[in-house]
Amino acid sequence: MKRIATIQDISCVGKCSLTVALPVISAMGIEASVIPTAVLSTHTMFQGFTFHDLTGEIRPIMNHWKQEGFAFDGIYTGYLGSLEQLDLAHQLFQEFGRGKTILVDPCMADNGKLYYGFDQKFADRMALLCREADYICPNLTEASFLLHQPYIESGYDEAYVQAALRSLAALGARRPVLTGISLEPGKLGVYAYDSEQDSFFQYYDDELPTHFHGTGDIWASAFFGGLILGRGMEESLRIATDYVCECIRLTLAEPHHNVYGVNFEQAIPYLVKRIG
Ligand code: PXL
Repeated sequence: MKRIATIQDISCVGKCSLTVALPVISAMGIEASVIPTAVLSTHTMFQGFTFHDLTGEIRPIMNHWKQEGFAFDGIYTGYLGSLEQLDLAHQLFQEFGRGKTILVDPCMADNGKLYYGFDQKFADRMALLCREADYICPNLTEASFLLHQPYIESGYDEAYVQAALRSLAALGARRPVLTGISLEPGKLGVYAYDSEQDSFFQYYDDELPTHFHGTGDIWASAFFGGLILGRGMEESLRIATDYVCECIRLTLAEPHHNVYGVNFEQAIPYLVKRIG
């Protein structure tokens, strides 16, 4: 059985970070070990959330893991809340990630704006963490902060996307993936670049009418799971994109669905079937 480690927060309500990474990766038949970076009552899109920082626990957790001789097939970083946590994620890669699959999801921004609490300095340090990764999966907003480029919401073309991917690869990540790409009305998907092969890959699904919070973390968890199961980049991109679409479809089919996250739980049977 494969085993991975993931480092991100626990948002007690909000269906993101560890509360989705853990069930999704486990459902894919992979053991998920976690380093919780903070406990929040909800994710930061809600007003008045509580926040308890766990930075002080991270080094002791890693020390104990080293003492026990634990090893992982891959490491996945999600939402990290401070420069110190970025440094600790870097140490996690150095101590447990050599020769393993590393995914950095540079969770920090969307819709042209950084999330609450982040600034350009954080984005610059995130760019350094991306250098250590095999795969990174920014959306276009995150890419614009990583690259110091203006954010373009729509009207970009394929040449723009490819140039952004080449610039992301120049940061050091071998295979950058841009999420939330739309080059044709009604279609939304991902565009990836393999810098070693100098090849591009794109995959789209129907763009559904509502956008939900937390889908990025569900997508990244399923993508990482696919990679760890040895499905390769292209198939893992298809699996993750199809799964998120199924999650959104099931959510929209429920008349009184919640608005803060998708029904990823009900789509787990689909995911399990999809990976065979
Ligand atoms: O990746 C989304 C996410 C995770 N964790 C926390 C967040 C967010 C997005 O806002 O606030 C705490």
